[in-house]
Amino acid sequence: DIVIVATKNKGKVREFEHAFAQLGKQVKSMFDYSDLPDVIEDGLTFAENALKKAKTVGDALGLPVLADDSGLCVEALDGQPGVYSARYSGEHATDQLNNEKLLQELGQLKLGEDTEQSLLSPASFICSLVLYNPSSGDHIETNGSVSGWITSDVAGVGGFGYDPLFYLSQYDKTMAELSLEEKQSISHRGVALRELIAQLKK
Ligand code: ITT
Repeated sequence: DIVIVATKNKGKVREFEHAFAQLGKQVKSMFDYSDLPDVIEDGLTFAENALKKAKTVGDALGLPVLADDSGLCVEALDGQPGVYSARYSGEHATDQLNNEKLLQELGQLKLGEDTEQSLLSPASFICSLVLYNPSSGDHIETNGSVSGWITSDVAGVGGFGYDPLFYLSQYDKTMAELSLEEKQSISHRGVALRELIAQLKK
């Protein structure tokens, strides 16, 4: 059994492989196909962008496709970077540059009186998943989120993206210090995926 995920993000691929392996399913991503059309992610919401990715790739392959649109919403930045999370530091964005940009933006707000304070702002990761079926034109959408804090005490080498600066008080660790299994049990992506699987069982 194969699940096609319309993503070019290796961190997402790793997490989907881990999750679907538990269901005896193998994952294929955009790295396994060539000549697929580019998706223009110009939607204003995570759900809109997830549908665009699933539909573009699903219609091109003529097969059901799952897509993930996700990002980080930081309270002190009025919800930014949000749907712009992947490209936050510009055209040549990398995880490293995005993290630096986020800490720089929050540093400029001079939050609080205590300059030693490492928890800079409440934040949430958000994930929209869309499973699109080109033969019926139908799709299922599910959403997940996880709340935490942006910390200047960057730590951990697991996960991807903003994980090293996303602090979870219940673990006293950043998301990047969790195992794949632990991350999946609490993450925005894990929540959305369990909801999707529950809906498919109905
Ligand atoms: P695809 O569109 O090809 O799937 P992408 O990286 O461009 O890959 P998005 O447009 O959904 O994906 O952007 C998501 C960004 O949000 C991602 O690049 C990270 O910076 C951040 N992000 C999403 N989920 C995350 C997670 O679990 N941990 C850390 N950062 C995450």
